[in-house]
Amino acid sequence: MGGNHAIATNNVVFRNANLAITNRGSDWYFTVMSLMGISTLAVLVWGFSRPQNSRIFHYITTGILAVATISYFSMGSGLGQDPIAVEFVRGGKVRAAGTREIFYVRYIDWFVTTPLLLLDLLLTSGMPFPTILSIIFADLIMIVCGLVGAPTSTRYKWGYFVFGCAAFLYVVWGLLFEGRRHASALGGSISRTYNMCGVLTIFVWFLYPIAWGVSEGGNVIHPDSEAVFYGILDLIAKPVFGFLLLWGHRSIDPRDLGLHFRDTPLGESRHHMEKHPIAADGIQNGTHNGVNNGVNNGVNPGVTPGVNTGVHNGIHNETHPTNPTNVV
Ligand code: RET
Repeated sequence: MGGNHAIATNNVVFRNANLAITNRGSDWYFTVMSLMGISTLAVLVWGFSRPQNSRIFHYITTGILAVATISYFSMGSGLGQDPIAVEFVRGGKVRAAGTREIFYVRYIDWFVTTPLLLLDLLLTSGMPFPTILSIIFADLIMIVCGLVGAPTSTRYKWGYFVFGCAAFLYVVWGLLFEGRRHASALGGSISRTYNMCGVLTIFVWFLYPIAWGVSEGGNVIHPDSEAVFYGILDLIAKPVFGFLLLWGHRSIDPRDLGLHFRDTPLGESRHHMEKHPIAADGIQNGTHNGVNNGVNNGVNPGVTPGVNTGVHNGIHNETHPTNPTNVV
């Protein structure tokens, strides 16, 4: 027996479209699911080797990959989809299309994971939190536009596409200008990591509206090809991006990004607290922010925590322009 019977088994679950993925599409979705699953575990286990207050990026990335694993399980199984009436009935390989299979589960995935991807990247830039939030809001608008536009069978679907693209441009602006400005003020491996992952993000994310335009939008390519297109993009946008980012974070102290968390009494940060007993009482939250951004990594002699209390990242970098270059 053997083989992949997922599509045949789950035919009974939802309504079925004329034009849907075949077993080959399903095989590919399950392949991507496995890669996402392996990456989830790898990132989580790798995180355990880091001090507890340095794990934030591992946890965010693990969440992203776990959600992707489940979403690919759904799509491989032919679940989380619904037939939509297409705007353009085509010939050739997509001829059968009166209705086309749309995986709405994809948007649920993106609704959860794209804000987390942006959080990963923008926390790395040291950007103030309100700016991060505004970019994430724009991202959510973009995803919801894709979700509502996809099942719309009239030309009004392109209205959603245009709104989504406008929101996307705000996200791109945030990454390209705001993020880069803050990251380069912090310098060293912070700006290197931000730039590398930022360029990758902008490049791959630009391909998503194109994939949407020829799949859910224009009904130009077969759902199996749609699977390959989105699958490759998702592999780059999630695991490849995640590993690159976490690799960069090996040499970044989250405190230099303004991220202060209480640490377990073990490990590297214990060291830090012993050297700075005033900071060891938990009030260290919010204390050494800005000034250390320029000095970095435990070599922060003479920084009196009290003086810095309440001086936060972004603002600090703007108010002390003499301190922008960092030697990491
Ligand atoms: C839509 C359609 C509306 C216009 C635009 C879109 C952009 C989507 C993007 C998605 C990124 C997804 C990622 C997933 C991670 O695995 C919604 C397709 C601009 C950029 C990164």
